[in-house]
Amino acid sequence: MKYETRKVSLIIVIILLVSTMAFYMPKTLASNAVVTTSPNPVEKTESDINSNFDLSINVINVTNLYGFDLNITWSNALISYVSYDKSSLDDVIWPGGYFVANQTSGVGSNGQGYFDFAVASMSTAFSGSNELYKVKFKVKGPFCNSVKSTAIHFALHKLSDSMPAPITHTVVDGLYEIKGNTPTIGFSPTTQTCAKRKQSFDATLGLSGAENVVGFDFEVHFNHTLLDCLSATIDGPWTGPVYSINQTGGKVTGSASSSTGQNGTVTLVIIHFNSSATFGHIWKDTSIEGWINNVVDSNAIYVQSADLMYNAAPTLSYVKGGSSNGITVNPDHLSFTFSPMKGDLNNDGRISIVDLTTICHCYGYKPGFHWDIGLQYDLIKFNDEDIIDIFDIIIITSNYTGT
Ligand SMILES: [Ca+2]
Ligand SMILES: [Ca+2]
Repeated sequence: MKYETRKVSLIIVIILLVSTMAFYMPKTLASNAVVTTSPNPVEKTESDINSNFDLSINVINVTNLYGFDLNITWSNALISYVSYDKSSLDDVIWPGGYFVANQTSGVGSNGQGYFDFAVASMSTAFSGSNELYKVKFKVKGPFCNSVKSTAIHFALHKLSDSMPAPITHTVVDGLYEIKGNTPTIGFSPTTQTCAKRKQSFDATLGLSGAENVVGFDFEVHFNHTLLDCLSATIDGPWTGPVYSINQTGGKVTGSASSSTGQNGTVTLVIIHFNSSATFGHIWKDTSIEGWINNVVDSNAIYVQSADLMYNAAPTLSYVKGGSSNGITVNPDHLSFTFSPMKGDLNNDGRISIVDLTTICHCYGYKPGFHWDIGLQYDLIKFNDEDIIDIFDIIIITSNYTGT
């Protein structure tokens, strides 16, 4: 009986102890607390390189905050730690006093920068929403024309109440983004005039404002009636160049790469053209109604599309007429003019015996008499007379260059 009583008493004591312990055991309370950064995102451009900016680490809707340990990480290639500012702790969070348990910063072997900050209150708890502290960063640069970004990541995040017990919460990682300057590609020269058939010239497509470009491709269109595309040259720093010419389709495409990033101004491709071997257009006096001497195509050669490649950054693209081009193309076109010499009937760049023989052969041609041929070489007329006569011949003799 005595043993039984003791047994019951012991059970009661155990129950009381367990219930008491349960009462005092730390409990994780439901919470809507959020840890964030601001501003978010942080957006920088090329001109911000070497400047500093502050990032706030904030807590929202917290109850009974008595301590925290937050470790943020980021890509140290883009931004680096400068300093931190804990005036919010002094002024708002725990003005009665706190103890900094840990404060470390550095760069890990993976290139991730970090700042770990652990603080415990020595006075009252904080409830509400406020900045906890600030971290000052330095903008290091994108090192390319493209957009680069890094998460400002909460690699460790613990909030404690005064029990102490964990405060459940969510974290929202920050985003840092920096845009490199916009590269430009364009043609040189912007105008080209040819006076004879098969007259050669080069259209050079150059790149400026380049930052660590390691490859490119292009598609150039041209007027295949006025122009013959002969070949293309891709050399200088570029390796593995390939190109393809589609004469009947009026297209040139190509690409190349570079083992080292290309900066500043660099030539992408030199495209070699001739004025057409078959297109002919001769000079005629304004007395020949409806005639124009210069055949002009202001958009004879143009960039249809282009891409620039980077290491560890997205490719930048251009498409003619596109709304989200990452490359400025200016000028995107080359204007071509075929401007024949006065009296050069065969467009060979000289007024010679060949032209003189041709016009003399046609002497006397008029409507009803070989006018289908005569019409082609009728260079000037007076009194509305359609005829190859002495005045047409004088156009040639007076501009005669010989050979
Ligand atoms: Ca000629
Ligand atoms: Ca005439």
